[in-house]
Amino acid sequence: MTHTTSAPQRTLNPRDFLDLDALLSDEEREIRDTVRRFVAERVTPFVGEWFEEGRLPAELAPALGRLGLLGMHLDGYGCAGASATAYGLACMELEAGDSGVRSLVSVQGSLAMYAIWRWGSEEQKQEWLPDMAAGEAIGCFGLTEPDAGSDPGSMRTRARRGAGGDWILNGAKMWITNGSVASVAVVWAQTDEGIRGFLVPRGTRGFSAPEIHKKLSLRASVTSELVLDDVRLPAEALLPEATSLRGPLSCLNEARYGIVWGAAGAGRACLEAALDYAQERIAFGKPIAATQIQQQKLAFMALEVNRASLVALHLGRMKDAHRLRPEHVSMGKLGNVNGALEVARSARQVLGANGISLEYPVMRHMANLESVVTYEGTADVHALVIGGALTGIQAFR
Ligand code: TGC
Ligand code: FAD
Repeated sequence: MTHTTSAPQRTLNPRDFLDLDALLSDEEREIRDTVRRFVAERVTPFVGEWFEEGRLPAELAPALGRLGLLGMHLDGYGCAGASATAYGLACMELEAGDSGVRSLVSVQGSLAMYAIWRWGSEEQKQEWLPDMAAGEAIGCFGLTEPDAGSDPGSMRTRARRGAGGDWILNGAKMWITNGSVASVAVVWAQTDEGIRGFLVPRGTRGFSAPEIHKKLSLRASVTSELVLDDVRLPAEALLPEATSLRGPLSCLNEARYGIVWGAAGAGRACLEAALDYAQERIAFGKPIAATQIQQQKLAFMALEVNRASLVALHLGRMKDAHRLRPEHVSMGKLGNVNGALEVARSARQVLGANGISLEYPVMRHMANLESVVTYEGTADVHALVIGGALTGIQAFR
């Protein structure tokens, strides 16, 4: 039997095998296509270089702001007021480019802006949200500490009231996305009244945000420490409506939801790279795509990407119908990120030695997903949330 070396005919769209496109409205498709074009023009050609150099260009945030992607699912204050599903589709396209770009948008819109939008005073909203929606002001979200990650309730950063109603903050935050480039940090701290949130503008005396280096993952993303050394803030810096751990955890629900979609996008990018490569790469006189073992890998990748996309869309529809619970988000984040990691690892093998190169997107995605599976609640934390919901027994402690 002879084998042709020309690419075989594809009978179904590998990008959308199950035709999920048909489940979207015209407006949703238009938003998705706009973000896809932006990523193709402004991210994909350059992101390997950014990753190698360990940076994300400052001009990206205003460009994302002009597209209406920052705080996209929030209403008012310059935000686009889009549906949760539309926001999810945007996250999917951004993360198909790079998890670092989706992280920038998640932290800005779902963590920092959402915290102000949901828990802030009218003055705080007016001061910060329009500039943040435009990408002219960057925000970060300081919850994790060197000794408190999965268990933020044990945080040591402390805020005490000073004379005249102002606040004095001491402590340190760790692994904070956008920290060194942020105009405003949302900082969570223990107080005598429970965990409260504070807005700390850049340049406040006693506050610094040194960048964390030597990362092997999310290199096209700024990650920082936040150091608070007798930082004195006026009473108006307090987020008045957040009075317990529920405050920051409500923000995490928003960002985790975006990751459910984003992970499906990263997986899709790996599948596409593997499919292209398998059809071009000749070994033993035929494309490796013509071997059963590679087809099996590609089939499992496609299955996982389509499964993850379906879950994301289902959760999006539930969120738009106000039926989405944190436990649903945990299931989506756990399943979709684990699935994307499996896809990335498999795709990397399909690419052989080229799989380890930044000339191809696969290992960059694979390395990024090692952060994505850890941040916004580790896989273990989400398994325990789901386990708690299934059994009624909370197993964290
Ligand atoms: P627990 O006693 O269960 O709850 C304390 C209070 O919070 C409420 N609550 C929630 N509220 C909203 N959404 C949720 N998902 C909530 N989960 C709990 C709860 O009802 C209670 O409210 P109240 O009013 O009675 O005070 O809390 P716990 O201390 O046992 O912890 C539960 C646990 C482990 C699930 C939680 O702490 C957790 O999720 N840990 C993981 C921490 C985490 O995900 N950190 C992420 C930091 S940010 C980040 O990683 C950004 S990455 C950059 C990017 O996104 O790109
Ligand atoms: P730990 O909590 O110390 O966990 C270590 C291991 O123990 C994990 O495997 C965990 O699953 C397991 N474990 C913990 N508790 C239990 C338990 N009860 N039962 C079983 N196993 C358990 N944080 C922010 O606040 N803001 C940010 O912007 C931000 N950005 C980040 C960006 C990057 C690139 C990274 C890598 C992290 C970022 N984080 C951020 C921090 C992130 O949220 C934490 O790393 C994460 O919550 C886990 O905390 P930890 O690293 O302290 O791990």
